[in-house]
Amino acid sequence: EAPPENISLYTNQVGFIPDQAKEIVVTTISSQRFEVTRIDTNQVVLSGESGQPVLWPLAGESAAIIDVSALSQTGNYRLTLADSNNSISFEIRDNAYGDIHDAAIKAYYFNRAGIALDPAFAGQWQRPAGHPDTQAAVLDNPSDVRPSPKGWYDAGDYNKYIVNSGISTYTLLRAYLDFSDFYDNRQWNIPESTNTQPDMLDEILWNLDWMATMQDQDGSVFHKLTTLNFAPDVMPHEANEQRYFVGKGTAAALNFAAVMATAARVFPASANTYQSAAENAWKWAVENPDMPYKNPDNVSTGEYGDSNFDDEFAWAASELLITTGKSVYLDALNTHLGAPSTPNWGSTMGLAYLSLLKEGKARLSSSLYDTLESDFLSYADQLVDVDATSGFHVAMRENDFVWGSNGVAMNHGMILATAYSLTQNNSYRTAMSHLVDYVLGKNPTGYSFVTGFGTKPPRFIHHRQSQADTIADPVPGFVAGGPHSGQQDGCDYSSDFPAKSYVDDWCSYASNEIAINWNAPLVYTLAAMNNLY
Ligand code: G3I
Ligand code: 9MR
Repeated sequence: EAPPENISLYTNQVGFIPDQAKEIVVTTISSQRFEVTRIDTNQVVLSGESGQPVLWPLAGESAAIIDVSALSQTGNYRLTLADSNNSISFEIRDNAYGDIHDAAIKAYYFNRAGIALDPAFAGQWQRPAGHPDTQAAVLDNPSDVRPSPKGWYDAGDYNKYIVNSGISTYTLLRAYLDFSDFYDNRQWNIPESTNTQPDMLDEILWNLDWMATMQDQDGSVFHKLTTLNFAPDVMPHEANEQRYFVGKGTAAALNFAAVMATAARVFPASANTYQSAAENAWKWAVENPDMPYKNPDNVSTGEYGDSNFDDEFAWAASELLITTGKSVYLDALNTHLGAPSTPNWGSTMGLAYLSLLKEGKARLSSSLYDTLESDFLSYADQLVDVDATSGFHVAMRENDFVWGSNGVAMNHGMILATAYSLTQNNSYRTAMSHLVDYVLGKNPTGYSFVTGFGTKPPRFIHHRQSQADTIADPVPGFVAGGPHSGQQDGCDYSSDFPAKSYVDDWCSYASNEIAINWNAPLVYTLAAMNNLY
C-alpha cells in the first residue's frame, strides 16, 4: 500500500474565458478520476480521468493535469475527485480578465508620487500627496537643488529608479502600441479620465514627465532619485527625509534613451522633444560606454546595478533606429545584438526583439528581420517545451525562480503573446494562458498572487502604503514578487522549494513586495488575454 498522500487541487481562481485552455492541477502520485458539476443546476457536465502525474522538482510535488477545456459555457462549476473528498470550484466568464487588467494598470495611479489620491478615484485608499520632489539635491553637490516631481514609486519603497522605470514604462508603451484599439477605448477612473487622451497614455505620461527631469545638460542621466536609506513603513506624506539625485551611468542613459525614443512614436506632439532627449542620452552613453552604477557608501536603497551593457545598447539602438531610421543606430544594433531572452530590469535584449519584430520591418534587411524572427520563435518554442514537460504545465525554469519570479512569469507571457501575434500558432497562446493561470492560483502555494483577485490573494504585501494605512485590504491590482529560494529577508518560510518559497507577510520583501516592473508585464499579458482570445 502506498502511504497516504497529500492530494491538493489548484486552479486559476479569477476565472477562465470560454475559449481558452482550462486546466486544473492535482498533486498526486496516481491519476485521479473526477467529475465536474454546474453549481446552479447541480448536474454533472463532465467526468473523466486526469493525466499521469509528473514530478515537478521545483515544487517537490508530483502533479497531474485535469483538462476541463471541453467546458465552454459560462457559469460556476465544482470539480470533485472520485476517490477522495477533494473538490475545488472555478468559473467560466466572458471578459474574465477585464476587471483584473484595469486594476493592474490602476495600481500605477495608486503608486504615483506627488499627488493626493482623491476618494473619487482611490476610494478607501485615498491618501494625502507625498514626495512632491520640488527640491531634490544632487548628492555629489548638495547646493545644486533641482525639481524632480511626479513619477511612480518603484515598488513597496518610495524611491524612483531610472533603470527600473525604463523597462516598466517601455512595457506599458509596448502594451499601448500592440493593443492601441483596446486602450483607445478603455478607462479606469483616474483624474485624467475626463480629458481626450486615453487613460493609458495619461498614466504613462505621469512617469515620462519624471524621467525627463533626470537628464542633465550634457545628456547624462541620473541613476535614481532617492533618500539615503529606505523609509520605515509610514504613509508617503510622512516619509519626509531629504531626496537626492544619485549617480550616473551607462545603464541609466541607455534605458532613458530607449524609453524616450519609444515615446517619440507614441506621442507625436512631443516627438521632437523626446527624440532629442533620447539622442543626447545615447551620445553620452557612447562616450561613457562602460560606467556601471554602484551605491555610494552612504546610500543603501535599491541599487539596480548592472555591468553588461550590450543588451541596453542593442535595445536603445533598436528604438532609435525605428524612430529615426538613421544608419548609425543600425550599425550599433549589429554590434551589440545578442540572443533573445525574457526581459528583466538587468537584461533588456528581449525588448529589442519585441520592438524590431513589431515595428522594425521597414528598417531592416529582410534577411536580418527573418533571422531575428526565427531566433525569437525558437526561444518561444523553448518556453512551450518547458510548459509541456513541467508537472504544473507552466513555462517556469529553475533560473526563473528569482526575486520577482511572478514578473518573470508575466514577461514570459509577453514573449509568448508576441510569438502568437507573429504566427497565430496556438501553442504560444496556450502557454501564455497557462502562465496567467499559474499567477492566479494554479501554483503550489495556492495563492492568486494579485491583490484583491481570487479566493486566496495576498493580504500583507511589502508595500508601505498598504502596511501603514488603517484599511484591512491591501491596495488592489498589485502582483506579489513571488516564490524563489533566495529568502534574502530571513522571514519564516514554510518551504525551501523554489516554487513554494513564498510567505504572505510584510516581513518578506524578497517574496512579497510589489514593483512597477512586475506589474507592467502583468498588464501586458492581461491585455493580451483580452485581445488575443
Ligand atoms: O547577479 C547575481 C548572479 O550572478 C547570481 O548567480 C544570482 C544568485 O542568486 O544572484 C544575482 O544577483 C541577484 C540580483 O538581484 C540580480 O538579479 C541577487 O541575488 C538578488 O538579491 C537581486 O535582487 C534584486 C533586489 O532588488 C535586491 O537588490 C531584485 O532583482 C530587484 O528586483 C529588487 O528591486 C528592489 C529595489 O532594489 C528597491 N525597490 C524595490 C525593488 C523590488 O523588491
Ligand atoms: O523595505 C525595503 C524594500 O522596499 C526593498 O526592496 C528591499 C531591498 O533590499 O529592502 C527593504 O528594506 C529592508 C532592508 O533592506 C533591510 N532591513 C529591513 C528592511 C525592510 O523592513
